[in-house]
Amino acid sequence: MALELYLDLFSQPCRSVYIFAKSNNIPFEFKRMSLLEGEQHKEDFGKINMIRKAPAIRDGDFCLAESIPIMMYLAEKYKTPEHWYPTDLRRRARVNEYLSWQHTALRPHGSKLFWLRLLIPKILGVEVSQDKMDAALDDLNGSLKLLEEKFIQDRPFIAGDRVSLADLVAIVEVMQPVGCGLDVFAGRPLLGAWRDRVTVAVGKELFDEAHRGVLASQENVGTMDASKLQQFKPKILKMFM
Ligand SMILES: N[C@@H](CCC(=O)N[C@@H](CS)C(=O)NCC(=O)O)C(=O)O
Repeated sequence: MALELYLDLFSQPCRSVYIFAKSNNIPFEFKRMSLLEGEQHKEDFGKINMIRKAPAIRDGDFCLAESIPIMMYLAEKYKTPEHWYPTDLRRRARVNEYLSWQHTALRPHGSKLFWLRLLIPKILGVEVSQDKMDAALDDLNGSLKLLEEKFIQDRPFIAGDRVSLADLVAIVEVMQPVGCGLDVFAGRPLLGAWRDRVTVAVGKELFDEAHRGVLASQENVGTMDASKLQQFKPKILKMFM
């Protein structure tokens, strides 16, 4: 049975797994899901991942959730080039440092703005106060500043001269608010130059393909099927408002 990747490319962690697998020529069957349509709640998906979040994988009789352990598993299994998850003690520690930090920093802040600026008002029809929006933007700006000043600094990539899982996990989060019309690169030349290096490292065609959907979100939001998302409205508002 082929390796199955359960992904929705609107989701940042799904994009990192997708880009990682594709750029390393890992053969897989793309099990495309729509989180907005609630496919994570389907009975069959519960058998793959009872946490009911994407990404998830099935490799024969082995199922795994969570983007980071998924990429580590794929890196080990397919013996991907060392730079993705370095064996050198300190470079690996740098990667791990970023991967741990981002869970409570860039990850939630980029997501929150995407929901507050786009999906909550445009799909769920709930107005978001300027105060809430400003607070979310402050949080995002704080994380982007740390990404630049602590994690990238004057290095080409987070762990040194080569791209790693840390850069991949970071770039997909940085791109999420771009999808709701926020130019996170304005006034941040270091961040923009790092994005360009990551793009080249994974391949521009693949980078663009993975981000096409999320970057077209503003144009397409009017055509999204809102009815299915309505049933999750209380959960979504509790999470982000
Ligand atoms: N820590 C997880 C996060 C996974 C996650 O939050 N996935 C979101 C999409 S970005 C999801 O599936 N949400 C569906 C839901 O909460 O119902 C990872 O890195 O894989």
